[in-house]
Amino acid sequence: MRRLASLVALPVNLSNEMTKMKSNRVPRQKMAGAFPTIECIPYEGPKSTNPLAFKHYNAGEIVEGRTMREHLRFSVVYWHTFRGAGSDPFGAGTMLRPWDDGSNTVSNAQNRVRAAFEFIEKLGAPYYAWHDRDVAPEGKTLAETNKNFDAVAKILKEEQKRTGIKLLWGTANLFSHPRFVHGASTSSNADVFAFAVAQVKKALEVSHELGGEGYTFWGGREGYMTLLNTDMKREREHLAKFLHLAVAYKKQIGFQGQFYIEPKPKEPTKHQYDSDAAACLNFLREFDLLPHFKLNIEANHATLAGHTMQHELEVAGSAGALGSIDANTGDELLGWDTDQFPTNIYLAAYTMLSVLKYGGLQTGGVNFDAKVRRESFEPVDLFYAHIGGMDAFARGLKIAAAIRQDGRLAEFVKQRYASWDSGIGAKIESGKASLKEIEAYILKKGDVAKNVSGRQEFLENLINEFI
Ligand code: XLS
Ligand code: NI
Ligand code: NI
Repeated sequence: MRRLASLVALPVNLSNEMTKMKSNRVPRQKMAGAFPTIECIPYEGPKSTNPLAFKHYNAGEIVEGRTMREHLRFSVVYWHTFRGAGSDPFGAGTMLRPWDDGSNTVSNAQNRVRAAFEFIEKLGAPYYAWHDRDVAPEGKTLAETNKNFDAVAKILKEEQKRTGIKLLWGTANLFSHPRFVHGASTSSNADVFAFAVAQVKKALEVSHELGGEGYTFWGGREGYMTLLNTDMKREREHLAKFLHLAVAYKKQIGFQGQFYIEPKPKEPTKHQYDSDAAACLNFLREFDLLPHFKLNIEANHATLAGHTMQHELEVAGSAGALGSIDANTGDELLGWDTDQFPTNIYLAAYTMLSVLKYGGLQTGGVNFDAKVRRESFEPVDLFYAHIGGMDAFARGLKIAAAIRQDGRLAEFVKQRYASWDSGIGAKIESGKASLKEIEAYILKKGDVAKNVSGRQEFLENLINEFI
């Protein structure tokens, strides 16, 4: 990050450490905040041409009996939005973040919290999410790191209190540091497992302290690069052991937040054990963890798994495990987790159709695990990106509600399965028909009487009526 702190106004409410200013900084007379030219983002309706206004997200508007704010539970991620520097494998960071002095100090981290909350407040998102290492710098020892974390969490708590913004979920970064080279709970090195457990313990405590509504496990490096050096059976058992330890500790400290597993098939590793929603559910069931977890489904991860977002949501939802959403999108031509902001109305509409179908988001939210492009390096781009994502999901919600209200789609699906509602179908479903009886039934008929068209094109046209 470029050092621009001395050129611009600095954030309000600076911490004590920050007031011990370095000599190269301009003394702060008037504190204008991190985004001095931007006001709270208003709702102006679909006709507005103001790029800093919502056209569709009208927080208080009622859809299917709940406000948009309650349905969508938007959340801003700390890692991309406040720590993303815009670097890529070929070049350095590009982001201009005037409130950030670029140092890896606790005081800079505390100062960043003020900027973050100013942003989230002006945007009007009710939630945010973090990794432990996003918010505070790592020290020389775990004890020192924990101390740093506490010092920044104190400011997070203050800002949460001041603004009413809540923690959607916390998580531990168990993938960036070189110690996690072979994974965290699935590392071949038992000491690394121990370190990961200790880190999760602390992240759970801080999530609890901040009133977090959830806690996410994303298995960053919980997988393998080559099977030649991997004892898969042992690694999966260790992952299960790790999750059981977290479940027990959660209970011990009385943390009420929902636990989530976030499926992703690959990147950084060649294969991750939490590869998709179905694999996660199987894993949780196999190791008696299912009652303690829901899934956090991310659009770009679905793409990497060779699925659609809708597929992943249906797998999770039909198992009663649809918990939260990491809202983003990939790029058709790029095969990695590009984490772009979601602006595709179809994606948002299909997502919200599944969400509404399974009863809406309860503890989870629409969490923008998305980053502005490296080329979009000005602070205002953070606003454009989030406004676009929120408007896309607001439209998705309204479209999904309209499709449900119209009823033709649901009726079509209902009719398609009508043969199961009576006669032999109902008998099979209720478990009252034996194999012999079923055989006798079809022998008597001679053959299947008829099939009906699936009408895919008809249904695609129907959806387009609402887009
Ligand atoms: C990475 C993941 C990550 C999780 C949180 O691809 O999406 O950001 O959401 O660890
Ligand atoms: Ni994610
Ligand atoms: Ni991701």
